[in-house]
Amino acid sequence: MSRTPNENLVTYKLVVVGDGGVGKSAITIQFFQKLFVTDYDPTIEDSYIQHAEVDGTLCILDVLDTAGQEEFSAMREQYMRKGDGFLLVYSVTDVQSFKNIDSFYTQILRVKDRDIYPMLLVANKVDLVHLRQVSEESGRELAHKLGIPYIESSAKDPPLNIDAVFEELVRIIRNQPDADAGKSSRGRRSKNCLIM
Ligand SMILES: Nc1nc2c(ncn2[C@@H]2O[C@H](COP(=O)(O)OP(=O)(O)O)[C@@H](O)[C@H]2O)c(=O)[nH]1
Ligand SMILES: [Mg+2]
Repeated sequence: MSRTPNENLVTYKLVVVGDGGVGKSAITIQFFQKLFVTDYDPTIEDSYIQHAEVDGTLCILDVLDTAGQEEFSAMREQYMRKGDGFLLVYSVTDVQSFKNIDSFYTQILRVKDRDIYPMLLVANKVDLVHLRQVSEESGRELAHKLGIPYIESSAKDPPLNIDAVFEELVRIIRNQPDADAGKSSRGRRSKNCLIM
């Protein structure tokens, strides 16, 4: 998080991660532009900024919609380093995207050098009831195992929980134990600490 000098508003850098095709762009664009995209270029990675009011407090959301990096690329590590909080998105119609959540989770903690970090598990495309392969129970079980909250969403009109995923992640960031310590990228154990 950082404060803009003139407005004194906190900016939250939120990063949307997950396999290709799970709806990262659809969720982000539904939130920012209030429309459902069906053929958004899967290779486009873009960030979006807007004011938001969460629990009566105005803030700035700076959201990165990630796309298609190799799992261990320098680029993926770079956006992970910058994020204050992460939406871990899978599609309930795609078991593999659910199985891959663990690797995003693990990589974020490793890059942040932390045991916990603000994240929210997002089960997307719940409108596709007949194509559903991952149950709510499995989703909640994984969230419990990872120690992060769980939410179900649909980016399709009428949207379900799209504002809620971003607001909930802001709450998680605000409520983390060292939320007042300024930049949350400062881990408890510094990698750069040189012991002489
Ligand atoms: N039915 C339904 N389709 C969705 C939903 N979210 C995304 N999609 C569709 O799934 C496809 C991939 O979505 P996209 O946002 O491009 O995935 P990304 O690769 O994770 O950014 C697109 O055709 C979207 O319209 C959803 O909640 N419900
Ligand atoms: Mg995309």
